[in-house]
Amino acid sequence: SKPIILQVGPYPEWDQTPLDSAFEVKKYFEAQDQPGFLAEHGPTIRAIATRGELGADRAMIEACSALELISVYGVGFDAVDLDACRERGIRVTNTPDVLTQDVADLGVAMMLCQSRGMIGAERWVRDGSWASKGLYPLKRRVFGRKAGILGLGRIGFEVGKRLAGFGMDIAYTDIAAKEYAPGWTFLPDPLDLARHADFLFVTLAASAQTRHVVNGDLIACVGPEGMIINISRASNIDEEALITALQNGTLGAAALDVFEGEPALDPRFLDLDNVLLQPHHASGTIETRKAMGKLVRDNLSAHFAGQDLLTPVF
Ligand code: 8YV
Repeated sequence: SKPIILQVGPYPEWDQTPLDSAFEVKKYFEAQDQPGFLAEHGPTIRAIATRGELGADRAMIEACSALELISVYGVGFDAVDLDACRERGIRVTNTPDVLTQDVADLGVAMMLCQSRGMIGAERWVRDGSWASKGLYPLKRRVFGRKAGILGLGRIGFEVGKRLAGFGMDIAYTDIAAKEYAPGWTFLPDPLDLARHADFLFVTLAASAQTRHVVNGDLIACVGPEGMIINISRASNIDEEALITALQNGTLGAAALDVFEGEPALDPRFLDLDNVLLQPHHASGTIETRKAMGKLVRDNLSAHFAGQDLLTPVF
């Protein structure tokens, strides 16, 4: 008989079909009464397949008393209660590497889009302003300006490589200088990075330790001419301080792919024109999502075949 797994959120059809044929899949996201569903099926569940932003909380993990593995469709595993997993020796896997290039692409695209006012420019063409009012207002250049990368991991490094192509002066903060970043300035203090940066990229893996690392002080250091681009997790930024700074102009602009409480977002964002809003889709290409789905399944299959996990968190 097939191993029974709990699927927390939906996947595209190209992932659903092979998942359904390899495993007996209990679809949590389709249940009307989710606590009742967990109480009924929890004891039979041997693995959880979840999404980066959905994770698995302690209550879910505890309801699954025979749980062996959580396979995350995403590189970020901050929404999985790792302590609850460690206590019971439950393994966790994620999908690193396969999404790195797309996430970096979108971060850089967001910088360009916001700095050059492309959303407003599109509207200018469509609503006839170009013909009636003339030239579109001038925006700020990207080429040759200063970039800061907060967290030079896989994604941060790929962002930096792209920014080098724009002739930018690149600095980064991480726990230590990285030898693979020659010519980029290591600034151990995030406040120094924020002072340096016209464009500050937040590319940190989120955890309890990184919560609100981008706080009011740091936002003030990026300043009225600066922009913050977040392609990591909302929890890395103090969103209240961010909104206040955007409202009063002490921060120039932001470009965000992630939000507290997403997909519901703070309605105050909608009244601001100095922020670019994206629906958490940095990894959202067909190519990458197919690779992520395959890795989720391959980790599950390896586990049940008694083989090494492909991409273990632990
Ligand atoms: C999501 C992500 O997992 O990789 C991550 O950490 O946040 C994303 O790739 C994606 O939205 C699919 O759920």
